[in-house]
Amino acid sequence: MSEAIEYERVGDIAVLKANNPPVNALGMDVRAGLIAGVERAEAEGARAILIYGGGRTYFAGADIREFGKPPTKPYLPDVCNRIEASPLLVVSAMHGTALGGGLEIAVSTHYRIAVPSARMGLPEVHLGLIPGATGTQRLPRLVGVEKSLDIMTTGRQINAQQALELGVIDGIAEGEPRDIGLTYAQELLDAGAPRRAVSEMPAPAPIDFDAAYDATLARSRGQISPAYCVRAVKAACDLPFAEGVAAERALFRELMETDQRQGMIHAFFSERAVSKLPELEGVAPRDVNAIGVIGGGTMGSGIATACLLSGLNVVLLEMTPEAAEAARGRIEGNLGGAVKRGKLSQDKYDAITGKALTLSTEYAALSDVDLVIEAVFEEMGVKKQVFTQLDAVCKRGAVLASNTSYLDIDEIAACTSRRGDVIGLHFFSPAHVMKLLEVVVADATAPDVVATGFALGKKLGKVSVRAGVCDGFIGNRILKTYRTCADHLVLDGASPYQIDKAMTGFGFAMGPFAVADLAGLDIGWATRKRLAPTRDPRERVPTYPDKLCEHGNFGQKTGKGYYDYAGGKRGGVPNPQVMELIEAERAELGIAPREFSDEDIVRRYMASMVNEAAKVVGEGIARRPLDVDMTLLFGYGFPRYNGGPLKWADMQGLPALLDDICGYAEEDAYFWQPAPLLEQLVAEGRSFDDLNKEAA
Ligand code: 3H9
Repeated sequence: MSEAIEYERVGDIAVLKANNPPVNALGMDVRAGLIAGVERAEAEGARAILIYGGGRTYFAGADIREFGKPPTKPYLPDVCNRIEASPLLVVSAMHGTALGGGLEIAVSTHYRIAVPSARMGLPEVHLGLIPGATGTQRLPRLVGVEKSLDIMTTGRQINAQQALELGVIDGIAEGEPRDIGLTYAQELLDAGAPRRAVSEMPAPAPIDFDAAYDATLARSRGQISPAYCVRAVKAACDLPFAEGVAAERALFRELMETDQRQGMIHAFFSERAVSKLPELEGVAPRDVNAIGVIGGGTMGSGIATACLLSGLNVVLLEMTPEAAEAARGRIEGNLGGAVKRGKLSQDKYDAITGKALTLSTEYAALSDVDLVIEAVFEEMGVKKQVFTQLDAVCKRGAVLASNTSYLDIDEIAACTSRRGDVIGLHFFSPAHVMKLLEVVVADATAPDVVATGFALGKKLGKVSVRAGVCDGFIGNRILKTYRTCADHLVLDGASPYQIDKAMTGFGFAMGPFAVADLAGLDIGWATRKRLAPTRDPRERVPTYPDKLCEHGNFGQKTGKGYYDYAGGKRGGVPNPQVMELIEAERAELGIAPREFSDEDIVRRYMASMVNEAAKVVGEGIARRPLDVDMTLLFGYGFPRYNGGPLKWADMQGLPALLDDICGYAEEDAYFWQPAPLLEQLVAEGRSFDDLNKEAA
C-alpha cells in the first residue's frame, strides 16, 4: 500500500487518511493509494470507508506539477468512478480546502461531512482548465446547472454553510476530521443508510446553453476555459453519465494543450516563487508593529489604509493640521469602503480609526515606529530633506523606506548615517487595493531589511517582487518602453483608440491611452520635461500629448484627455482634438501615416515590452524572468492567461521575436536595440523559463 494513503481499520469502517503534505495534492501515489485502499477495504469485508486528509486539508486538487507531462495511471476520473462504484458506504470528512480534484473525489463518495471552517470549490479555470475528473458531470446532478456553472466558471470558493445549503455536503460538525467522519459513518451504518451515487442521479435540467456560453465568453475577457465549462456541463444534460465524462475528458485534454493553460500555471507557481529568494534564506526580518507614513495624499493614505487593515498601528505625518485632517478623511473613506464591501466589521473600523491611527505634524511622532514609508513629492531634494529628518528622529534599527517610483534609492540612502536601513517599498495606487509591491534593494541595504520588506508585503497580502535600482525599477522602466512604442505607432499611423482596442483584445484590462487618462496625463508630461535635458537626440518623442496638457486636459480627473468623459461615460469617447493634434504633428514631421493591423500593433508593443524586460533581467534589476512576469501581472493589468511578458515570449518562440526586433531596428535603430540577454538565449537555444529553473 502506498504511503501517501494510510490505511486503518476501526470496527466496520476502513479509514483512508491522505498523507501527502503540504496540501494532499492528488499525485500518482495518492491516486494509486486510494484505489488500493478501497480494494483492501472491500477484500477485508469492511462495511464502510472513511476518506479524510491528514495535516491541514482534505485534497486541494490534482497535483499541478504533473500537468504538461504525460498522464500516468490511475487517472483521476477513474479513481473517482472506482470510489463511487464501491459496494461499501463511502464517506468523506472534509477540512481545509477541498478544491478541484479534491471536491471531485468528495462528490464521488456517497456522503460528505465537513468542519465549519472547510472551504470548497472548483478553481480549475484559474489554471486555464475545466474540472477534469467528472466534476462537470457530477456537480450539476447534485446542485443543478446554474449553481454549478457559477462555481466552475468563477472558480470561487464556498464555505461549509453554503455547501450545506446547496447540497454539496450533507452535514457540518465541529471536531477533528477523523472523529467527525467516524461518528458520521457509524451513524449511517446504524441507520442502514443506502449507498448513494451521484452519477446515478437523473441528468440535470438544461438551460439556454448558447446564451450561457456567449455570456461567459464575454465576461472572461479572452480567457477560454470558463466557456469550456459551459460546454462540459451541457454534456451532463445531453448525454448519459459515461459519455458525458468522455466529453469532459476531451475538453480538458484540449485545454491542457493551450498556451493559456501554460500561462496560468506559470502564474500560479511564479506567484509563490517570487518571494522565495536564496539571499533571504535563514535571514530573520526585523519586528514591525508600528508603521510611520509620511505624506497623506492618495498614495500615503492608501499605504496607511493597507497597514491598518492588516492590524498594524500607523502614525501618519503631514505638513499642516489641515492636510492631516484631509488625510484622515481619505483613510476613513478607504476603510468605510472596506466596511461596505463586507471586508471589515464596523467594530474593527471603530477600533482602527479610534486607536490604531495617529496623525501628526511633528517628526518627533515617528521616534518610536519600526518602519517608516515616505510618500511625499517625487523630487530628489524633497526626499533628501525627509530622510535627513528621519535619520535624526527614528530609533536605531528602524527601517527607512521610500515609496519613490523611479528615484535613486542609493542617493537617498547616502544622506543618512544608516544606509543599511534604507530600502525602496514601491506601492501601486490605490495601495490598499493593488497587489504589487516592488521591494527595491539598494547597494547598502542590509539583508534583514530586505527580509523585513518581504515580511511586510506578506502581512499586507501583497505579491512582493525584488527589484534593483534603476530609473523606474522593474515595472515603470518597462512601462516607459512599451508606452514609447505606442507613441511611435501613433506617430507612424495608428490611432490611440486602435492601440487601446488591440491591447484589450490581447487581454489587458485597459489600453495604454485609457490607462494614461486614468493615471493623469500630467504625470507623463512632468516626466518628459524631467528627461528632456538628458534626452538622446535620436529619441522620437511626440509633442501632441504636451499640447493636450497645455490646454488643461489631464485625463479623467479633468474630464478630457485622450478620451472625453463628458456625460459621465466611464470609458469615455474619443476626444476629437486628439486626432487633429496627431495629424498636425505628423504633417509637421513629414510622416506619411501607414496602416497597422491590430496584429502588427500587438506584435510591436509586446516585442518592445519583452526586449526591455530582457534588459531588466540581463542587468540584474530583476533576478529572474518570473519576477518581471509577476510585476506586470499584479501591477500593470497584464492578462494572467498569457503568463507574463517573458512567459508569453517563450511561448511565441524567442528567435521569431528577435527577428521582429531586428526588422523594426531597420526603421529605428536607436529604440529597437536588441537586449543582449535575448540574443544570448536565442544563440544558445534556451528560454526565459530555463533561467527561472536555473535560479530555483
Ligand atoms: C485539478 O484538480 C484538475 C482536476 O479537475 C482534474 C485532473 C485530471 N498541486 O498556496 P500555498 C503547493 S487542478 C501541487 O502556498 P496556502 C504550492 O505550490 C487543481 N502543488 O498554501 C506550495 O508549494 P511551495 C485544482 C500544490 O495555504 C504549497 O503547496 N486545485 C497544489 O496559501 C503550499 O501552497 C487548485 O487549483 C497542487 N494542487 O494555500 C488549488 N496546491 O511551498 C491550488 C498547492 O513549494 N492551490 N500546492 O511553494 C491553492 O489554491 C492553495 O495552494 C491552497 C493552500 C488554498 C490549497
